[in-house]
Amino acid sequence: MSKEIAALVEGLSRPQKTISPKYFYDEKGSQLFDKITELPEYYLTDAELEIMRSCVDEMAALIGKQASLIEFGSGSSLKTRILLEHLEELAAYVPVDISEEHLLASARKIRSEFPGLDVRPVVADFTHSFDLPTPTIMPVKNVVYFPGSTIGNFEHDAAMELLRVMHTEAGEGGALLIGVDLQKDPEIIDAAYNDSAGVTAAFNLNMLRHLNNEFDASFDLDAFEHRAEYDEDEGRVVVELVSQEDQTFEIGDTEFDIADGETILTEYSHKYTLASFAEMAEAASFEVAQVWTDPDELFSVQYCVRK
Ligand code: SAH
Ligand code: AVI
Repeated sequence: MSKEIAALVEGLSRPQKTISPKYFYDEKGSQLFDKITELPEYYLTDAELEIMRSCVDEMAALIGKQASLIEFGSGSSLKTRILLEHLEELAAYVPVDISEEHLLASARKIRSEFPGLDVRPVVADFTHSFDLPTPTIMPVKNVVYFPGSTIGNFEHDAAMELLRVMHTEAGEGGALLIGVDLQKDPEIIDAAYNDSAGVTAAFNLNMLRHLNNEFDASFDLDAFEHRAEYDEDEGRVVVELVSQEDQTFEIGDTEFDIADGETILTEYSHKYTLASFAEMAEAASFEVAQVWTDPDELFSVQYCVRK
């Protein structure tokens, strides 16, 4: 059994069946995520873009000249373009993503839009260590860029581990520029993960299609439904697939029973306060040097320097 199938089987063998959210992202999943970012209910992208547009000069001044920008989970590099337009003499842009086809197509587009920029895509699962390419020009510093509040998709210990990986990747004198979604009126959050067009439901269910295609699983997509609920006490959205009947499915050679109403946990999306994120950053040896928010304080972008 491959390591990846063994990890999937382990997650599905827990009392709360669980699949890692990284399996959302095959080519179709990346396209569905792009559609999510255009939904009127999904406030995260609009708020982050507004912050980037209005504060990019301050960000560029902090980053300085001749940095290397390493983006974790770059997707379509939507927000990055704003940075790329303002950063001076960038040494390299290194987008890192697990969704190979989508990453390589996005990197090609960036190359054509920013001729002369050294674009070095890396296909990798950023939760495991991976090698960074050596840029042609020696960077003055590394800046890890992690927009979109993807940090929120990790539970506390895993988020800490990832922050430590980014601390290492940033290296001596380096920094982290990170998008962090904030706690707010639960109704706003609920709507963002239960959009009226059903795109988030399709995104959630696409995970099963991805596993059927890539890992020879046998999920019946019509026998599961999307559910997303904000747990205010834990400060996180719980995203699940709810079985609509007693059924079985296979992955690898392992068969699983799932009861009518039983769920598979596919994602958490944690929402932070400025204080709770600062505490995590500090514990990972970063100091939050500057925080920008949109006027409604829905979302934040934070510049963290290595301590
Ligand atoms: N940064 C973009 C996309 C966010 S969606 C934005 O802010 O709009 C999350 C992205 O992270 C997707 O492109 C997905 O393919 C990638 N991703 C998720 N888990 C990953 C992992 N473990 N390793 C590498 N990339 C991952
Ligand atoms: C990528 N990540 C930050 C998104 C989020 O909001 O947690 C993924 C997503 N899940 C449902 N809608 C969007």
